[in-house]
Amino acid sequence: MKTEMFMVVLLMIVCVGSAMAFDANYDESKVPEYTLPDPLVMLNGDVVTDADTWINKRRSEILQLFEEHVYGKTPTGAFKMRSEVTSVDQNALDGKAIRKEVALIVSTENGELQMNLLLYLPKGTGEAVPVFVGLNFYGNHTIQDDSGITLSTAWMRANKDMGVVDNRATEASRGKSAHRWPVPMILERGYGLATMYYGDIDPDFDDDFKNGVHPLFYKEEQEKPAPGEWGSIGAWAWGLSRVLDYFESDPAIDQEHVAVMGHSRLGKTSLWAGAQDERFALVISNNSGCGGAALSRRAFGETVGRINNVFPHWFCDTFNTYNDNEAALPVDQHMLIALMAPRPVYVASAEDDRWADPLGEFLAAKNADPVYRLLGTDGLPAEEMPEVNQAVAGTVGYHVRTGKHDVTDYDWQQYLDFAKKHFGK
Ligand code: GTR
Repeated sequence: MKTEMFMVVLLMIVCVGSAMAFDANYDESKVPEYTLPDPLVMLNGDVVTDADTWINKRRSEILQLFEEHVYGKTPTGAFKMRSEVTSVDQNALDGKAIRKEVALIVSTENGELQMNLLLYLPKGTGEAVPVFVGLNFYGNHTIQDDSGITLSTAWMRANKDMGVVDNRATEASRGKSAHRWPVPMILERGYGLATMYYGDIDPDFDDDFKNGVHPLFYKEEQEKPAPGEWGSIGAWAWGLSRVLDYFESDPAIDQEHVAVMGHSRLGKTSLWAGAQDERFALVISNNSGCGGAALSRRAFGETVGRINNVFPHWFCDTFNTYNDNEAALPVDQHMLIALMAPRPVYVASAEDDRWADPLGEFLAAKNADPVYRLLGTDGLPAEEMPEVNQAVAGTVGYHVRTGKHDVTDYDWQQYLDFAKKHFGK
């Protein structure tokens, strides 16, 4: 018993020690030399020189590499989904909006999962509206100070500032993230906003995948995802696709013009969702960093090894192979961005968010450009990383704004302009 205790304590010291030992590199001169895999060269060495070969061969090859090595494969097993409108207010936000709550209930032979969608739609448009969809971190009730939004009862990560007590939201949580969700501005531009708490899909902690959506798809005797099967990012991305499924039955939504937007871990998620589900017509990554828009091979700020140690449930187990071994990855994140092509994609960084490697995010967007050009678009019209607060927008858009890791009105103004440019509304 004593030896066991000793071993446990020793293990804890080693774990804490190794977590603390991580020393992020913020020095450009110490970025390792690297060669990016060419998105336009097939695994067998064939060079992709036409759109057909990209669409029919190389794109699926890259998608499969991301499934196998990074995010894990999303299960293809059968499921049913029904939706129930749980509330509607035709005069929300001082009469400016329609607010609707819809429960999305997914079921398989293994059980049921309920995800709660919140929608704000502009009033009086007389036609189906384009929408932004994005997952939120602390419940739908945090995105606006609106007492009509149902307070989430789900498990939340501990956070006093967000009014979370004993891992549950409280009335004090209302509107706590409103600065990240400028709903009136979005509505004024003629767009709707749809959001869902990411923890409804899979609570964000390492529980060996006992809760959330994963068990719904386990095969007989299966207890957790296999090394190449989905982690939490894969699950969250799957949830975003269920929102699109729901839109098919809602005539208020212009299904052809749905943009997916996510911040940070949820920016990694929006990219992975957009890569897998081409119904997303426009994809936005806000400060997504490592495992999102940033090139892994630069190992600047957060690295693959660090992210896998601290968040072992986000990616698939196979991704651990590349801890401190990024050069061995058969992909890098520019190829994830290329999977959106020719659909518009926007990558946003923040100057002080060095942990997420702004330059690495720009370079990933830039290195996706050849695929966009092959498909006949203008790609990212910038040779160098632009100055702060100078957005560039072709079919690939990019900006680095002043300030820290966050979502600001500046970010949203660029997303709304970018959507208008491409959606024509
Ligand atoms: C950090 C993590 C980042 C980013 C961020 C977030 O702790 O290192 O990769 O995802 O969390 O999602 O807020």
